Amino acid sequence: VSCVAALCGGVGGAKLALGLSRALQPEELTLIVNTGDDFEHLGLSISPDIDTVLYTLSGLADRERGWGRDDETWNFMTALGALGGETWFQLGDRDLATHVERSRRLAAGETLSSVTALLAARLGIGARIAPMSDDRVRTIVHTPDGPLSFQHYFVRERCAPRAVSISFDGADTARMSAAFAETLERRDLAAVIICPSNPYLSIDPILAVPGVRAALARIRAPRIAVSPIIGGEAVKGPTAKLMRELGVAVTSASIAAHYRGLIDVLVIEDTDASDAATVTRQGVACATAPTLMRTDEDKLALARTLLDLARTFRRDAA
Ligand code: FO1
Repeated sequence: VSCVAALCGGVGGAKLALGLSRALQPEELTLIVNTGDDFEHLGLSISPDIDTVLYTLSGLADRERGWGRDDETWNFMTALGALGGETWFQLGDRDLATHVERSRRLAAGETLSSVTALLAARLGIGARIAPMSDDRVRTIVHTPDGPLSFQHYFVRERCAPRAVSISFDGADTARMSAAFAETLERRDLAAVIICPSNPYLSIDPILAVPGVRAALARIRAPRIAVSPIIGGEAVKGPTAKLMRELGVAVTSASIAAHYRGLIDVLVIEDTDASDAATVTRQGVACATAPTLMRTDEDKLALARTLLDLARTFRRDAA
């Protein structure tokens, strides 16, 4: 048995995570999830990206919405609204149970790693799912009108404010979770995969945890990222808007430059094959594959392509 580590954020990350979970044996996969989106809301500890991965791998996710649970009801939100409570962040009745149970366990002194492992086990998930850190890291989007915490930017303001820069509060003193650190040190590590999540909002918080960049630089296994850019646009979410605001061209070459030194190969969409030369010019090898994951078959196929690439990739050939 070898082992594959995948770094992921929200929806795009969870899609590939599902593919990888189907392509590998459970004990072969460790998913490291962004917690920069986490926040305390209505007295609850909410970890949206962890929950997206938990719900996606357990088959409970609402596929259309991309977050939260399928077959959801909203009685709690409706009742809360009637009392004049805050309803900008939608918590479904079933989803609420996850936040209540997580909050209770964290308040009792359990770590986010142990709570996440417990929830995964309860939901019947075999792969290891771990937060990037058990310490508090909070993504802050800086706008011309001042800083916004991630969920205020993303959900309440619908990503409308112009992003000037992004920072990760608490990252300086955060430590990698035990599962994260152990996985990156494993001798049988066969690949590190960076999912096609938003590099700036979902992957950078993971890379901001001290020691992560150095550990990735040391790893001998192939380090493969999947570009979230297809045809000059992001598949979903604010990646393209953010890149324009940060003054970065919306291309896979920009993604390669962003991950330079941390990855060996960037996988770009087949139909963008003409961009391969601009990627390799960044000092990153380029492979093409169908990266748009519409169906579960697409997710599995991309996962298999990445695992094949990891098996055959020779770093000195880059
Ligand atoms: N995203 C929204 O756009 N609106 C919401 O009301 C919302 C509620 C929500 C509740 C639980 C949860 O786990 C995720 C939720 N998300 C919501 C998604 C969340 O903002 C994620 O951070 C994004 O998917 C980015 O990864």
